[in-house]
Amino acid sequence: MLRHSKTRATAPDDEAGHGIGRVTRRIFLLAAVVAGGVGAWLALGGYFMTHNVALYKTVRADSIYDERYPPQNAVDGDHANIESRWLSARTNSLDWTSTPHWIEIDLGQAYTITGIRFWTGAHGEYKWQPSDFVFQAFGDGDWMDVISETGNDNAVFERKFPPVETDRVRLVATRGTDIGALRLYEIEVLGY
Ligand SMILES: [Ca+2]
Repeated sequence: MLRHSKTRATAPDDEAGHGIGRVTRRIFLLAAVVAGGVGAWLALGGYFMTHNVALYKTVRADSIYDERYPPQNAVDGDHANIESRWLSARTNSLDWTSTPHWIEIDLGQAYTITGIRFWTGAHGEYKWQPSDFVFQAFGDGDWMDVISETGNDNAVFERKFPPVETDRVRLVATRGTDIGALRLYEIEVLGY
């Protein structure tokens, strides 16, 4: 009887304990689902809310071919007009390792960037895009490579990358394709 009584006495407590545990687990599960959902929503929102954070920002470059083609042309929002391009000075070699052609964009504030897109206007016989280049972001007092590309043959280059927080970026080209100059109709830095 005693054993029977104890069994009867403890069973409801155990059930109650399990009940509380289930409730607690459900609360944690619900919190995790909500937190995950909010996180995913923010990430997704950030992804879809990206825009060109380089537009009309301050730029500088290693050189210009002449004053008609300043680096500001590469961030004026026009990637099609031949008058709206940055053109570097010519280098008498396709290997620009010793004197890279580069453009640097001061974003004006910190952004989370997730991709770039640039147009070289290269089409038909014209192939003036950078073949070897790095796209870098400034952070922790130094430049870090976000994209390192060799053998690029795309007139329009587009690349997504994991989010990087920065207020300054640059494209540094160390090799060209057909001529010793870099021309860039437009470069977009996608971020939020
Ligand atoms: Ca332009």
